[in-house]
Amino acid sequence: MSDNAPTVIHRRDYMPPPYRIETVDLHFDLDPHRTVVRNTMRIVRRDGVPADTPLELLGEGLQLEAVTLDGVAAEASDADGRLRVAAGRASFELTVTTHCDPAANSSLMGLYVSNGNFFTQCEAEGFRKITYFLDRPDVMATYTVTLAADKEAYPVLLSNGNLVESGPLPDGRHYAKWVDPFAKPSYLFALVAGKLVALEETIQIADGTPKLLQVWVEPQDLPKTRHAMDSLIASIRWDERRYGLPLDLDRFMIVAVGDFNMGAMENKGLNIFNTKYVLADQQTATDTDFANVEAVVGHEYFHNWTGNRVTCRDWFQLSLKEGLTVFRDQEFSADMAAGEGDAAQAASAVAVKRIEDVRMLRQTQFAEDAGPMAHPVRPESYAEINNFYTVTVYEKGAEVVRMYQTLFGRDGFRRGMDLYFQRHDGQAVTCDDFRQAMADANGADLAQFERWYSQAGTPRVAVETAYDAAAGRYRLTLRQHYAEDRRSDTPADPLLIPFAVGLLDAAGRDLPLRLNDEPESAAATTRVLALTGAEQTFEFVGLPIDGATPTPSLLRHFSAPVIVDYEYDDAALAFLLAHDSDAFNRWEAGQRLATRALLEMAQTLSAGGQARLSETVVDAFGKVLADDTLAPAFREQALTLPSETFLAEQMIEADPGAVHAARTQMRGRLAEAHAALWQRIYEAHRTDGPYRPTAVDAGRRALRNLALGYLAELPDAAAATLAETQYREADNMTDRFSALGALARIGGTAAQDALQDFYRRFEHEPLVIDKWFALQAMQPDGAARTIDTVRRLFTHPAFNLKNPNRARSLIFSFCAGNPAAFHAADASGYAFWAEQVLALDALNPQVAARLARVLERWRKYVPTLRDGMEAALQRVMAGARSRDVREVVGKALG
Ligand code: 0A1
Ligand code: ZN
Repeated sequence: MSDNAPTVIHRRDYMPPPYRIETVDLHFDLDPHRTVVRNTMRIVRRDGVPADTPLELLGEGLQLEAVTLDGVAAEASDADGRLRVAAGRASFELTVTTHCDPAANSSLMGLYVSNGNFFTQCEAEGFRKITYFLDRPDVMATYTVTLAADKEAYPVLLSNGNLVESGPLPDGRHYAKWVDPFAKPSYLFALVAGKLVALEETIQIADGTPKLLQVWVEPQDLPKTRHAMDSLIASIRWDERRYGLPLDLDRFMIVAVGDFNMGAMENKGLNIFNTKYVLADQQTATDTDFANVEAVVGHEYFHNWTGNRVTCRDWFQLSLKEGLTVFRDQEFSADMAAGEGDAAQAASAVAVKRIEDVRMLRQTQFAEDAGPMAHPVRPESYAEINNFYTVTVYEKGAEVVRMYQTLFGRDGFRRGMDLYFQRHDGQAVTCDDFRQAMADANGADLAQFERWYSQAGTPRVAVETAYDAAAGRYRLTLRQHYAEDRRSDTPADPLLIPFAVGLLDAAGRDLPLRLNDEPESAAATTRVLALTGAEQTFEFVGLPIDGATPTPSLLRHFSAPVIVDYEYDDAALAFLLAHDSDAFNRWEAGQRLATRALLEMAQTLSAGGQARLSETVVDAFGKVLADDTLAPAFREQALTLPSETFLAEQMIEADPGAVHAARTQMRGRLAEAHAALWQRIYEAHRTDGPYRPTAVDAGRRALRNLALGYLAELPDAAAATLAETQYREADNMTDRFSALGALARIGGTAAQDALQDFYRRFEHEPLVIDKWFALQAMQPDGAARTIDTVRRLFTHPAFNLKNPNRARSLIFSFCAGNPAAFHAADASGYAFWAEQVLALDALNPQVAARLARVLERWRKYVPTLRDGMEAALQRVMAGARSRDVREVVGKALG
C-alpha cells in the first residue's frame, strides 16, 4: 500500500445521484466459498440529468460474471471498484451477476460466515461487497429477495420484510422469497441463513393488528432469549405510547451472531445483534448485561422510525438517526427503571440513568472532542466513514436532541417529532430538516442552535455569582467559551445553551426563583436559563431579605453538554451532596469533591511527594454511606469514584500511574475510615426472593458489591472470606462476578483457584469467557505484571483474535481499561498495542481502527511516556494498510 494520504470526502461536495434505483430483485445462491448474487434493478435517470451520463455502480471485492440491460448482454467496464454502464436511456432494467467468498471475509462487512451460518452487515458501505449498487443512503428502493441454499446446512433463510414464498429445490436445496414493502437504503438490507431456532410470540399492537415477533439464535442459546423478547415488546409499547409510532411490518425479527463488529444493526424488520446484546440469563449475565440488552433492543427497534422510515441523506447526517435514537433509548431505559417504584424511587431511577449516561459522555466524548479526532456532531469530512461511528455522533448527538426537549418540554418535543414524520416519512433527509421541524412545531427560531451541529469541542461555561442580601437579589453571570487549545478549526461562536439552575438556602431547601422582569407567579425552583451570548447576566429577585448567601446548584440534570467552571469550596460541595433536590447535582457535587481531592493527591504523588486525603471528603462520603433514605442505586453511584481515565484527562499532563496510586489510596482510606458502615451496608442489602434484573434489585446488588469491593481494600482476611463465600453461593452472575473481582484484587491462591473454577464452570459460554479474559486484563500490576498475564492469555486456546468480542475482552480491556498497567514506563504496553493493531489491520480494519484510537491522545501525557507512544504510532503508520487505521493514526501524528 502506498503512503499516499487517503481520499477525503467533504460534506460540502454532496450531490444528488444522477440515477434512482426504484426496485431491487436479488437472488442469492448461498455457498460459503462461492455465493452467486444476481441483482436485477429498475433504474431511472433523474430529471435534468444529461442522457450520456454513465451509470456508475460501486462494488468491492466482487467477481463479475455478467451484465444485462433490458434483457440483453451489455457493455460494462469494471475498474477501481466501479462498474460503468453506458445505459443511454431514461429508464431501464439492469441485471448484474457476481460472486463472492463469504467464508474468507474476516472484515465482517458485507456477506460473511460465522460459526457456519451466513450473516450480512451493510451499514455503512457493506452492501457494495455483496453486489454492485448505488451504495449511498439517499437511494431508496423496494427489495424482493430470494435465498437458495442447501436445506440441511441452512434450514432457516431470512431477509427483510415479509415471507411470501418458500419451498424445495432440486439437489437437497430449498428457497425462500421475502418482500419488504418499504423503500429503504441499501445499508438496511440483511440476510441470515443457517441452523437457528427462534423464540416466538404474537402480540397485538394498539390498533389491534397482530404482529409476529421472533428472536433467532443457535439452538443452545434458546433459553437465554426471554429477556430480549420482553425488551422488544416493551419497546414496541413504549414507542406507541410516547410517540404514537407503531410497528409497521407484520413481523419483526432479531437475530444473534457471535462475530459482530458493533453492538447491533437496525436492518428493516431483521435486526442483527451481537450475542452480547441478546442473550441473558441469571447464571451468565450481570445486571448491567440485562440493562444493556434492554437498551440495545430498544435502540435498534426505535431506529425503525428514526433511521429507517426517515433516513439520512448522506453519512455526514449520521447523527440525525443516531443522536435521536440514542436519546430515545435513554428515555426508554429511564422510563423502564422508573416504572417500578413510587414517585421518589422513580425520580431516583431517572437520575441514576442520567448519571450513568453523563459519566460515559464525559469520560469518552469530552476526551474525543479534545483530541485529534475531534469533529462536530455533523462532521465536515472523513476518509473512512466507519471511523465516525463515534461518541460525538452518538452521545453528544443525543445531548443535542435532549436540549430540544429541555427547551420545549416533552409536549413541544413531541410536536416537533410529529411534524418531522409528517414532512419526511419515506425520505432521506438532513440534521437541518430535523431542526426545522422542531423550530416550526414550536414557533421558535433555532438558527443559533445550528452551531451545535457544526462546532467541535466541549464548550465551557464560567459562572460568577453575586448576592445582595439587603435587596434579596442574586446575580448569575455566565460566560461561554472553548478551551484555548481546542483542536478543531470549526467556528467557535456562542451557542444556545439551556442552563438549568437552582438556589439552596442555608437549610438546603430550594428557593423559588424569579427573574427581575417576571411576575411572582413565574417562580419555580429550577429555572432553565437560555444562554445565547458570550456573556450574560441573570438576576433573581424576591429572595428573602438578609438571608444567608444561597448555594447555587448549576446545570441541573446536566441540561447541556458543557463543562461548568465555578469555584465551589469543599464545604459548599459537601452541602450540595447532602441537600440538593436535584439528584443529578447531588451526585455531581460528590464527584467534584472527589475529583479535586484525587487530582491534588495525584499531583503530589507525581512530584514524588506523600499525599493525604482531606477529612472533609472522608466525612462527606461517610454521610452518604450512612444515609439510608437514599436509594441504593443512587448511593452506589455517589460512592463510586471518578474513573482513572476521567481523572487522567483532567490533569494538565496525564500521569496514569499517579492517578492509579491516588485512587487506590483514597479507596483504602474510605474503606478504613468507614469499615463498619461498609460492613453494615453489605449485610443490609441482600436481595430476597428469586433473582430479578429490575433496577431496584440491581441497585441493591450494586451497592452491596461496591461495599464488598471497598472491604477488599482492607488489610485483613475477613473480606477474602466474604468474597469466597459469595463466589461459591451466588445464584446469579452479578454477585459471582463481583466476588471474583474482589478475590482477584486481593490476590493469592484463593484468587487463582476462583479464576480456574470460573473458567471450568463457564467454558462453554463464550460471553462469560469474555468476562474472564477482561477481568484479568484489567487487574493492576501486582506480584505478576499484567502485561505478562495478557501475553500468556493471548496464547490461551480460547483466545481468538478474529472474534471481535474476544479481541476486545483481552486486548481492549488491557489497552483502554487498565491505564496504569498499559502506560508502563518501559513502553511494554505500547509495543503490545502496536503488534495488535497491525495484526487486526490485516483481518478486520474496523476493529483495528478502534484499537488504534487508544493512543490518539498521546500528546496529553507526561513527557516520559510520550516518546514511547509516538514510536509505537510511527510503527503502526509504517505497517498499516487499511484506510481505517491510517486515518486514525495519521490524525494522531499530524
Ligand atoms: N446503526 C447501528 C450501528 C452499526 C454501525 C455499523 C455497523 O457495522 C459493523 C454495525 C452497526 C446502531 O446504531 O445500532
Ligand atoms: Zn443506532
